[in-house]
Amino acid sequence: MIVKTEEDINGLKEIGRICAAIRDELVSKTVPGITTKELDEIAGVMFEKEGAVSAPKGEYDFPGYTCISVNEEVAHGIPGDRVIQEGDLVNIDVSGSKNGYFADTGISIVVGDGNEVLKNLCNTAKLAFEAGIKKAKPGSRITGLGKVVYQTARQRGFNVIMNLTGHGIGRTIHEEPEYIYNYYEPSDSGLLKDGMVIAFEPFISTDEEEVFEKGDGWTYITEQSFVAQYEHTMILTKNGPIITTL
Ligand code: M2C
Ligand code: CO
Ligand code: CO
Repeated sequence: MIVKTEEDINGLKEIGRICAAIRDELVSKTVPGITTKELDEIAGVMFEKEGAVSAPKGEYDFPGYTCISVNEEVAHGIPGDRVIQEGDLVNIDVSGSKNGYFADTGISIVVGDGNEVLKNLCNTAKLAFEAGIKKAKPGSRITGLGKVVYQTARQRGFNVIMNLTGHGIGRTIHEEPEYIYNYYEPSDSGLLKDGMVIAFEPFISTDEEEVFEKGDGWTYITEQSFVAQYEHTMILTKNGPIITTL
């Protein structure tokens, strides 16, 4: 969406705050012994208390309030009886709506005293995000974000996922612009606009460039790589982005 009114900004900030609070609560509860279903139930209670609705459930009939992806799973992991272990790479992706406004945020973390490569991978996803937001200016090319995501990944010895992308958001979870790639895509001539709302989500990989769907209709996995994501929703302005999910 393109933000037009103060009401738009306030609506986006409200659901942004809710999704961020749920993300942070789930991160703090991601400890060895808890199941991904137990984490998801915490999110369900919080959505309900806030009068908000899970976007995966509400928009796509996803079997969970949040997407929780562990190790070989990259995205759209279905919460279930999987027990979190020390050293696991866990992605928590929280998206939701309230009063017709949407937000989407995600983070990958390593549980406890994890391996240094995985910690570096998570940190690289955050650095790629930070490099990208410096390019998130009205009038600039959308694919300029992907260019610096790719450069950040390669400089640090990693790769990017080519077939998962960020996206526009606002009045629904996925809207125009449809794709914010993790690399420079010359055929993408789209420009960022003042007031445009985007969910920017670099996916950084230890090796492979593509994910595939596992066969359960939802979960994206790789053959043998680890992938970290870092995502926020933001409103683009001439004075820099307003991140709604901090
Ligand atoms: O937009 C995402 O970040 C998710 C969508 C949840 S709806 C099932 N919040 C995303 C992640 C990976 C691939 C596509 N979209
Ligand atoms: Co997301
Ligand atoms: Co998203």
